[in-house]
Amino acid sequence: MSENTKVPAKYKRVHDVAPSAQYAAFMKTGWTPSPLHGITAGPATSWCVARRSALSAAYPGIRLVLPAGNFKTRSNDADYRFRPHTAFAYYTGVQGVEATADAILVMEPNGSGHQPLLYIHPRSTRETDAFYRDARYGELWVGRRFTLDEAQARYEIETRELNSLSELFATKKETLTLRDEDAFVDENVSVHPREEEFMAFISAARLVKDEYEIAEMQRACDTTARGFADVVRALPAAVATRRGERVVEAAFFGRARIEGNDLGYETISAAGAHACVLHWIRNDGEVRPGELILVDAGVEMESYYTADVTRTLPINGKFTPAQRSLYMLVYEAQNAGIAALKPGADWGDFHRACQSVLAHGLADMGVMNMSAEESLSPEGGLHRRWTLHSAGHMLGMDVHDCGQARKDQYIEGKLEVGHVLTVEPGLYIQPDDELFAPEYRGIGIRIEDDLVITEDGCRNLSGALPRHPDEIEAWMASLMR
Ligand SMILES: [Mn+2]
Repeated sequence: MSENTKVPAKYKRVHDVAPSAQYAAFMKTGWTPSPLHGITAGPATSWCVARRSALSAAYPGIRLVLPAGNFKTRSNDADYRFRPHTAFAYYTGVQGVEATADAILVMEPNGSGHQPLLYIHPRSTRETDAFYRDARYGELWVGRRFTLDEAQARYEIETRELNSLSELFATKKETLTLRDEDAFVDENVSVHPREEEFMAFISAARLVKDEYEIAEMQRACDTTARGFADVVRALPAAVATRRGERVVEAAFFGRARIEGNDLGYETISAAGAHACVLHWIRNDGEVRPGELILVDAGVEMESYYTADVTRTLPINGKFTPAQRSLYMLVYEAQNAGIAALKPGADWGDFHRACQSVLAHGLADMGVMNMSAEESLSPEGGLHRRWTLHSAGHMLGMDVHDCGQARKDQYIEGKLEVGHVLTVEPGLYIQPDDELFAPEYRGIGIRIEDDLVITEDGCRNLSGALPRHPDEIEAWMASLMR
């Protein structure tokens, strides 16, 4: 195999027949000089300087190793499409298809701060055997990568061959890393008692989004809105197809791949009672007129920022009275949640605002043998039979962003300007729930939007998509004409 790869030996590749000396020599000659790409700094490059300064200041004198991660095997010798670790992308500015497996950012202690060093597999030129022999990295197989100079111009970080990382590791220093992302790093960096704290730090570092990040999240939401329009246009075909939920899933995926990098997470395409299964990603059901379809989907842009939006739509374009009454309760709950978003509010405030509206609505329907207040008390909680999940989470490059942040920074913390989060209350009446009249059974509704906290409250980044039933019906009619 090639000199610059770490493909596990167990994946002996059928096409990798050792070349004859004559063939190997022949493959290195007769090529015109490779054109230089006119590489300029990437869109996130300048924003990463301040991010790395904050990281450096928090860990003086400690070598910090942030791996992009290795390929993940799907089966046998087939890998999943590569997507770098979020922390690596956040501190380097690496975007979309530029990302290559095994790359590593090292923050090397230097004077009072750190020098960033980027270690990559550089392109495999025609002088190497790898270009035609290495199916995982060779550019004849997978396309051209950056040279060291090109990567340096793109990210404005000194860039070195990954092969030389062992030289750096030979000089022993106190080192912190993200465990279980890169086999070489795990082998060569000893376990440090502060690893968990380090992970919490880099997770919490992304809580407040900068201007560039908020603009990217707006783009993700706008692209996602176009994906939902594609979903509505696909509904007649979904009804006409046996596994109609897949028609919906595929319509959205097309938009994600055409305009973005990928999906931010697996699409939930849940028609009828499937909407009552919270993570319904099998998406193999029928789509029937007269029922609702719950679609939870988000486009991840080249910058890796993702949207996370849910709409619950009447498949034939018109809500029934029972569907509309349940929908309006969720709609009012979401309005109350959004109204609770402002700097200084407790993280739990918007959740409690949503739950209060839902519990009162459920109590009014007579399905609980206690009042809304009793149900909302810690000893009660009966309404949760139908509300099931919390009302939102932080959003960013990861759909559940900042998940390793400490409690006092996140779930027991306060909202700040620049936080981006979802507000997504739901009501789920299981198909076999005898406490509801038959016309309500098997209805699942969630409405989810992405909001950024501003000085005077919040801004709905996904507000381009209608939420009120009247607006949804008019919007669907305009798309299904
Ligand atoms: Mn969500």
